[in-house]
Amino acid sequence: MAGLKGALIGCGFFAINQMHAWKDVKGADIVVICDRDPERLKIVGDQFGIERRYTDAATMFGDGGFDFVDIATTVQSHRALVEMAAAHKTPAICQKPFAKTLNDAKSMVAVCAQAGVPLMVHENFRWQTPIQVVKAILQSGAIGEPFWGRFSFRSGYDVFSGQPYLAEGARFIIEDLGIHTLDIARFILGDVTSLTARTKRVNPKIKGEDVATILLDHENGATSIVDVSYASKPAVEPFPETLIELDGTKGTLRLSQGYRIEVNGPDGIAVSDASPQLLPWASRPWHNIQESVLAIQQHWTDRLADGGETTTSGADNLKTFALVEAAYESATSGRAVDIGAML
Ligand code: NAD
Ligand code: 89V
Repeated sequence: MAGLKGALIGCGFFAINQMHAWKDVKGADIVVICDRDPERLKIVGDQFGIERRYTDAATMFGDGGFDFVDIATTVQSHRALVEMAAAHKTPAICQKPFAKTLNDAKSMVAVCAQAGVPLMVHENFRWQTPIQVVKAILQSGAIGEPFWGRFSFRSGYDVFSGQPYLAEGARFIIEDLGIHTLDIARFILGDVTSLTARTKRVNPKIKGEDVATILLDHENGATSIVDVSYASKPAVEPFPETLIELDGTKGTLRLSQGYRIEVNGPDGIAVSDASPQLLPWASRPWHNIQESVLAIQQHWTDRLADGGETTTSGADNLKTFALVEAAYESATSGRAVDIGAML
C-alpha cells in the first residue's frame, strides 16, 4: 500500500517533535504544512524539507492532496480546524487540550461522526513506555485487583520559557498537564464516576493555578489521587516523569523516579527499568514525551490503514476532558462532581 499523505497545521514549539516523529513513522509522511506565521512556516519547512506551505488552512484544505491532517495549534483554533477537516472529509488528529469547553469538544466529536471521518486526540502520555509497562503488569494480574492508586507529577521545571502562553491563561496546570495525568488514571484504573478537586496558585508571575490535588472514584470501585504541581522543588528534578503507586488485592506496584518499577506480589519483589529510548532526534529530559509522540502517531497511521478505532479517539477523550472541567468546577464549588451527568 502507498504511504498516507499528511498535512500539519501549526509549526510551533511542539510541532518540531511531531515532524521528527512523522519522519520515523512507517506508512505516513507529511507533505504539506500550514502556519499563519510565515516565520514558523519557513523554519519548519526548511528543517524538514517540505515544499508545499500555506499560511491559511482554508486555502490548504481547498487545494487538498492529503489523506489526513495533524492539528498542532493551540486550543483557540482547534474547533474551527476540526470542523474544517470534517467539512473536507479529512481524518484529523487534534492536539490536547482538545477544546476550550466540553460542549465544544462534544460538537467536534459529533461533526466528525456525521462526516464519517476518524478523529484522534494527540493524548500521548498514556503512550509513554513506563505507563505502558505499568498497564501490562496490572493486566498480568501480578498485584491482583487494584483498589487504590496515585498518579503524581510534581516539578519545578520552567515550562514557561518554551511555552509562554502557559503563564497567560486563567487556567493552567489542570488544563495543560493534569489533562495527561487524568487520562493516565483512566487508562490504568478505568473510567471515573465522581471527582473532588482543590487548586492553588503558588507562582505569583502566572495567572492560572499551578498546583492541583484531585480525588477520583473509579467505576471499578477503586479510589485514586491525581496530584500535579509546577511549584515543587524536589532535590532531583523529575520533569517530565509521572510517578505511580498502585495497591492491589495481591500486592503493590510502584513506578518511581528514574523509571524504576518495583512490584511486590505473591512471588516476591521484582525490580525493573522502564526507561524510554533516547531517539536519535530526542533530547533529555523530553525524550520520554518524544518517544510517546512517535508511538501515538504510528498508532494513528496503523488504525487509519486498517480502519480501526484509535484508543484516544475524540469520543474517548470526552471522558478525560470531562474530568478537567469537573476539576475546575469542584475546585470552585468545593463539592464532588458527578461525571456521568456531564457526558
Ligand atoms: P505554539 O504557540 O508554539 O505553536 C502553535 C503554532 O500554531 C504557532 O506557530 C501559531 O502561529 C500556529 N497557529 C495557531 N493558530 C493557527 C491557525 N488557525 N492556522 C495556522 N496556524 C496557526 O504552541 P505549542 O507549544 O507548539 O503547542 C501547540 C499545542 O500542543 C497546544 O495545544 C499544546 O497544549 C500542545 N502540546 C502538547 C504536548 C504533548 O505532549 N502532547 C506538549 C506541548 C504542547
Ligand atoms: O505535555 C504537555 O502538554 C506540555 C508540558 C509537559 C509542558 O506540560 O505542555
